[in-house]
Amino acid sequence: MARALLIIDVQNDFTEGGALGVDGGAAVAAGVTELLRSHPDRYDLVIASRDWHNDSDDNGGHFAQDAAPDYVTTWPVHCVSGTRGAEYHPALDESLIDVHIKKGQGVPAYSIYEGTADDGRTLTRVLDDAAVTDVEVVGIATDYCVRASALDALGDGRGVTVLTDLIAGVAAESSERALHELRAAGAVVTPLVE
Ligand code: VGL
Repeated sequence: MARALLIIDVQNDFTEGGALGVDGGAAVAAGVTELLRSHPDRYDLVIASRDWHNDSDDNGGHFAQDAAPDYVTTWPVHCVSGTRGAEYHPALDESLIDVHIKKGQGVPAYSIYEGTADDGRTLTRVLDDAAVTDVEVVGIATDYCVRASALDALGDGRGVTVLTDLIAGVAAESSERALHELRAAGAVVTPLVE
């Protein structure tokens, strides 16, 4: 049995001041670093995702083009590959991350399972290679990428815990709904238990 941490999209554009800034995002970045530094043996593997969109197109309708974004299925331009907005938030200590996953090149991709590691492996393969049975999920946004990633991890047969003190959502109501849905689907949704 092995445990991994999935850090979802802790990127400048999803934190305060970013193109799609979510309240509490910077605190998530700092909190994840603190978790990893204070519990160096808690995880066998630390995996982080980044939204990594094209500059040259609307990424399959993901970027609002002719109308204002609805903040449900269309969004302001965000996390364009190679820009500062797509980088990890500076409070997240990148040196603590073992595997980097990029997703969303030309398409909407809410779940970390839609991405690939820098060496081309899928997340399922990365987890299987390390015999990971259980994942803890943290990051941004609770109601979109955290939700989709945790649901896919359940579907992938992992035990899933969502750490409620290390997530931040776009909107309060949809975040609440997402956490109910995750509980109903079999995730443990809890603050960090040390
Ligand atoms: C996300 C909206 C659009 C997320 C990504 O990381 O949750 N949200 N793209």
